[in-house]
Amino acid sequence: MQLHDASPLSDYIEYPVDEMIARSKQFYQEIKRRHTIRSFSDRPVPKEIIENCIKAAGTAPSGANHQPWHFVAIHSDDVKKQIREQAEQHEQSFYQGRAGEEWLNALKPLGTDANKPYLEHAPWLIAIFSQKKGGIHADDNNTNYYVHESVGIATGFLINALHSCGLVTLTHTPKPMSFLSKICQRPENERAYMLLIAGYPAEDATVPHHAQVKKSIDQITTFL
Ligand code: IYR
Repeated sequence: MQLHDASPLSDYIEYPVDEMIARSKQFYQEIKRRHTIRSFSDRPVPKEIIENCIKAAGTAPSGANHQPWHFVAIHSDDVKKQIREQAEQHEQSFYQGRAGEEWLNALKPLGTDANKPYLEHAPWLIAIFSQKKGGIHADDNNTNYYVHESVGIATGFLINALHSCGLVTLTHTPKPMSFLSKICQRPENERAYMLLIAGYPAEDATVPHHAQVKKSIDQITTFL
């Protein structure tokens, strides 16, 4: 066995089983109130909250702990405007046919279209980038492993963190997303993974019925 340095697990907390059950119920009740929102208020959200949520995302597990992600938290009106302009251009061709009939039909119950006003109105856009190469230190240039899995988990942490402090999010994946790399001035090694819109919901925000249909535990689980 290879020698490796390690320290005792000192921050683990064990709960009595009754408390574990209560906590699992509470967590489910809390996370089932998370909804993807497409209508945002322009009320400001302090930078410190976004920073803390990104710190939380940065604790996610990743291949060889290389943390193959970079978050660009956008507050600048000018940058938001550029993102909206380019995203809407791509979305227009997507909705006018590039998506194909089956995809457009799948999106109908969500009521989405090419207009993305929230890209300018929401207080924060968080562009998430994945890194094909990197390593545990910021300036390493080694191979990264399980990049999509790692960045997906970190993004999940981020969505959960933002929800838990009372903000709503939208996972937006304009297609193609390469324009984000240019606007955010990210290096060649990085790919845009997702754009997360975060803020307060607009007063008239709605949740499509289609999005409220969740598969049951029996449908999604097999216990062996
Ligand atoms: N990116 C487009 C289309 C879209 C695609 C899927 I899959 C969605 O779940 C929702 C939207 C848009 O943002 O409108």
